[in-house]
Amino acid sequence: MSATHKVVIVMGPIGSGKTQFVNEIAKTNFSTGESLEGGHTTKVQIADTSIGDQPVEVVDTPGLDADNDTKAKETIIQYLQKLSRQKSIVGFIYMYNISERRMTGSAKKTFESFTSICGTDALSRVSIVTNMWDLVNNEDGERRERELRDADYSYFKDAINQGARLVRNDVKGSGMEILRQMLDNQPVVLGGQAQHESGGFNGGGLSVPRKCCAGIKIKFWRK
Ligand SMILES: Nc1nc2c(ncn2[C@@H]2O[C@H](COP(=O)(O)OP(=O)(O)OP(=O)(O)O)[C@@H](O)[C@H]2O)c(=O)[nH]1
Ligand SMILES: [Mg+2]
Repeated sequence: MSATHKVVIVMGPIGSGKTQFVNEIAKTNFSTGESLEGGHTTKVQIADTSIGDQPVEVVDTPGLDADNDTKAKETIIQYLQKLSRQKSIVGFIYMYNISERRMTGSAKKTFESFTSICGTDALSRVSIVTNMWDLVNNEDGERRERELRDADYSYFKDAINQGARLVRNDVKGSGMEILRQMLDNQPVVLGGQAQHESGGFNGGGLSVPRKCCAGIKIKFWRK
């Protein structure tokens, strides 16, 4: 059995369904935001689950918004800075509400806030997860999905071209399948981890993504 905990971090806009997604996968009971106030989740919440013998931590995070300098972003970065060396991030999820009718400028900035946290080198470990399929008819949902993937105005298009996957959380069990697909990803090495480990650590043979998690410096490992 692998001793290393694999970590998948769930991020996305406020109210996009991150906490509900984590609850469904890990059978947790984190409180979901029913109120219009939004921003319900204010701290990083870790849910333990497993796939076979492999322990997996699914990490729920506060919702991001168009402001690139928010408390939510700071909270997520602080969590990443403290992440133990026993934990290896195998993927980032970006939740997207497929019932959204428009790709707005502020939604684009929210996605940019996300990529500034995970780093462009980690895009091949990103799954953009569409949810809220119950709120759209299939035809509309599928047309929007095609636009998200192909349209020039889609702010996901570049990310998808750089390896991000666009996947659906539409039926019971699809969340677990999304998680399973991420487990084989090469672990993400944070910018600071790479610097600190240079010399001793060979990255398990993995190339170290230099731009990954740009700006996140980890000075000391914490167990
Ligand atoms: N109809 C429908 N509602 C959903 C779905 N997923 C989440 N919701 C609802 O959307 C609301 C927001 O869900 P949360 O899981 O709290 O969203 P969040 O992204 O964690 O929100 P913040 O923590 O505020 O950023 C809640 O009322 C959920 O019950 C879905 O697939 N379909
Ligand atoms: Mg939440």
